[in-house]
Amino acid sequence: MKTATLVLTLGLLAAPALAAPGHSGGHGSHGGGHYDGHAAALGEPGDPKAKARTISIVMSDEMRFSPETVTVKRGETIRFVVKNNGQLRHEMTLGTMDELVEHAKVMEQHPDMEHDDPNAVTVEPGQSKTILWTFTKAGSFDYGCLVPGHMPAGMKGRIIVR
Ligand SMILES: [Cu+2]
Repeated sequence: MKTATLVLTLGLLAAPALAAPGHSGGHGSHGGGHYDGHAAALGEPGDPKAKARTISIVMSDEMRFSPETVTVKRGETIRFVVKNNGQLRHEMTLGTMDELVEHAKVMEQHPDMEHDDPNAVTVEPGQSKTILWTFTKAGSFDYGCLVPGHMPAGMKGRIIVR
């Protein structure tokens, strides 16, 4: 009993430290300017066999995601079904805002870049794609459309992991 209580307490103490934005660097090693899509700060690709909750996200040419805020439980696997209701190509990338801003700079130089990373999808008009992701860390994370100009115009959202 005593041991269990202690572990639980330590777990609670450790949680805020995990949520802190300790991620820095690590982008210097990939060749050819291709972003490797790691988003380790917020979790890991979901196991297709795991139980997952579906959250529908709609993209529009008004440069908005709907919804713009998503709340999940730590450890939960989410199947994002991402639908592009616009006439333009959009994309959805999960990450920390630092990662998204850095990746957006790469996208500006390579506007036709497409994504099949576990944490990102490129969605043509009228199409839907899926991101399966397990959120292993508590905190506040972001998603954005990294097509040049879209995120600065407001095409972004927030994921709260409790
Ligand atoms: Cu977009």
